[in-house]
Order: sequence, then C-alpha cells, then structure tokens
Amino acid sequence: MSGGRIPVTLITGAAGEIGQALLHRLAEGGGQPIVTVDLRPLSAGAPGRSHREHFRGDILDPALWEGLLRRYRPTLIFHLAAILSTRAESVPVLAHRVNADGAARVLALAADLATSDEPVRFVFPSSIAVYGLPSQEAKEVAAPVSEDEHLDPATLYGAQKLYVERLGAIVERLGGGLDFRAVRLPGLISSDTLPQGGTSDWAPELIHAAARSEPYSCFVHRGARLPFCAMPDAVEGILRLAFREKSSLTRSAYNLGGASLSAAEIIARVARDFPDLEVRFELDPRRDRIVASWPGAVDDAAARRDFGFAPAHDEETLFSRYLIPGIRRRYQHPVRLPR
Ligand code: NAD
Ligand code: AKB
Repeated sequence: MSGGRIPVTLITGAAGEIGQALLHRLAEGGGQPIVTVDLRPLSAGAPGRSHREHFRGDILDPALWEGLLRRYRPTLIFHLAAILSTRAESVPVLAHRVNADGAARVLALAADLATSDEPVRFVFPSSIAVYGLPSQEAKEVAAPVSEDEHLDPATLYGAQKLYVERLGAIVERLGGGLDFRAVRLPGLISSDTLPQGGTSDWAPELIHAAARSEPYSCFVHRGARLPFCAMPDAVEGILRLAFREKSSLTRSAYNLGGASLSAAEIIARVARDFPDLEVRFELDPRRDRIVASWPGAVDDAAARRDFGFAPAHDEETLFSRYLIPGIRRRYQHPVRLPR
C-alpha cells in the first residue's frame, strides 16, 4: 500500500482489441493487481485472476480519475484508449480530444503520481501512422523505415501519436520520476477479435470474412502494402518493453515490425486455405491514400537489440500456425465476437 492506496497496473482502452489481449496475458500471470478503464464494459469471460476492478467511463472525465485514484495508485500504465486512424479523420474534434488531450491528461496524472523514489512507468502504443511517405512511388522504393526517418504524418491520428510520443519524452526529461516508453505498432491481426475504425483493417476483415464464407469488399488497391504482426507477438513485444530495465533502452519510441504483405499477397495466401474466398475491390480513395503514406516495412532492429523483441511468427507461420487454425476454431465453434 502507498498512502493507503493499492499499487496497481492500469490499462486504459482495456475493452479494445489490444486491451483484451494484454489484459488476459497480464492477468493470468498473477502479480500486481490490475485496474482497467474503458468507455465500454469488458467483454464477457473472466479477465484473469489479478484483475481487480473495471472503471467504465471517459478518460476525459475528472470524476472517473477521482474515483480511481481514491483507491488505487497506478505504478505501471498502459495507455491504450484512442480513436483509430480512419474514424479519427471523420470525427476530428473528438479524435483530438481523446488522442491528444486525453493522452496528455493521463500523462499528467502519471507525472503527478511519480516521484524519484516511486517512479511511474507509462507505456504508449504509437503507430506506423507517425510516418508519412510522400508518394506511392517513394513508398515502393523505400527501405524498411527506421525510427528517425519520414516523421511527417499525413493523418490527424498520426500527428496525435507523434505528439504524445514527444510529450512523453519531454515530461520524462523534466525529471520527477515519469518513465515513458512507446512502441510504434504495425497493423495487427488477431484470430479472436476484429478491429474497428482503423485503416489497416482490410487484412483482418478479409481473413475473418474468408473463414465465415462471406464475400469481402476490399477498400484498398491490390498492391497496397503494410507490415502486419500477430496480436500475441505485439502483446509480447509491448510487455518486453514494459518490463525491461531502463538502462537497456536507447530510445523512447521503438518500431515493432511484422510481415510486409500486400492485399494481393494476403488474398493469395488466404485462398490456399479458403479456396472459395471471394474478394471485390471497391476502392476507398481516402483510406487507400492513408495506406500509401504508411511504410510497407519498418526496421525494428533497435527493439530486437534493446528489449529482445522476437516475434514468434514470420510471413508464413503468421497464417499457418496462428491465423488459419485460430480462425477456423473460432468459426467452427462460434462464440460471440467482442465486436
Ligand atoms: P480499439 O479501438 O480496439 O480499442 C480502443 C479502446 O479505447 C476501445 O475499447 C474504446 O472504447 C476505448 N476508448 C476510446 N475512447 C475512449 C475514451 N474517451 N475513454 C475511455 N476509453 C476510450 O483499438 P486497439 O486496436 O485495441 O488499439 C489500442 C491502442 O493501440 C490505440 O492507442 C491504437 O492507436 C494503438 N494501435 C493499434 C494498432 C492496431 O493495429 N490495432 C496499431 C497501432 C497502434
Ligand atoms: C489503424 O489502422 O489506425 C491502426 C494503426 C496502424 O495505427 N491499425
């Protein structure tokens, strides 16, 4: 106990895709109690033995934090709550409030709680959206993008992610015990859940549609390419960064890589297991342009070196060992998808 309050790990955005996977992985291992925050309730099913309490509410609502901080003292914070890229472009004012103001508020709370004797670790999932390649042609010839290149985001979401990365690094440098760490995630694909509101969503949507024997309308062109990572590999990477001693870290924001795949390559691979797959291309120029500005591959050498990021899946085993068996199980024995 610290000042009568229970030290906890806090996950905001815990009802989202990454939040659910992270919560299950963290809570199953025991350890420090976990409290969660989200606008939505947690999905059905026990979140794990160390989960203590879910606070349903808005990260922008001071009353939510008053209630939470009366009883708990977060020492490790995973700040996941956000509005993803495609949706952020449609609701720009709200996206700014949640992705920039909301993150700044949670950072400020963390900085207030932190002291040099009792630091607070703040882990932030940033995105490949912080990068902005000037054209499709430039993207096609670019080498895997490393952390200090092409930091010229083309979207509000990308600019908000970069802002929070910079803000976190600056607050840490001011001293006072805030320990800020960020990962720039590629598109993630889960066999258990479906994304909503992102721009990399075509890949998971297409794979889940194939398993449900439904036709899929793809909103990007055939050659659209992004790096994709299996959800468990991304969660493992986030946790490795979170628990690595500070002295090993040489940066505040790290790329996590993934298999570099185009829409056509994903379709060809999925069709090997689901030969009836039917895909129509109905281009959404706005979303296709966003993808054109994001790198097709990122260089994650720093994450591998500094905190041992080592994804278990490559381009082939992402499908053969993770997605295809997991998705088959999911739809042969259907359970309610969380969204
Ligand atoms: P998600 O949309 O599934 O989850 C976000 C969660 O935040 C949702 O459950 C939502 O209800 C909650 N939320 C939104 N506004 C809120 C508010 N005002 N107060 C409280 N909760 C709020 O997204 P995700 O895929 O789980 O992503 C989690 C984080 O990882 C986000 O910050 C996202 O930008 C980042 N990220 C995700 C990916 C990916 O491919 N999934 C890639 C790069 C970065
Ligand atoms: C999105 O498409 O918005 C996310 C991301 C790559 O940040 N999946």
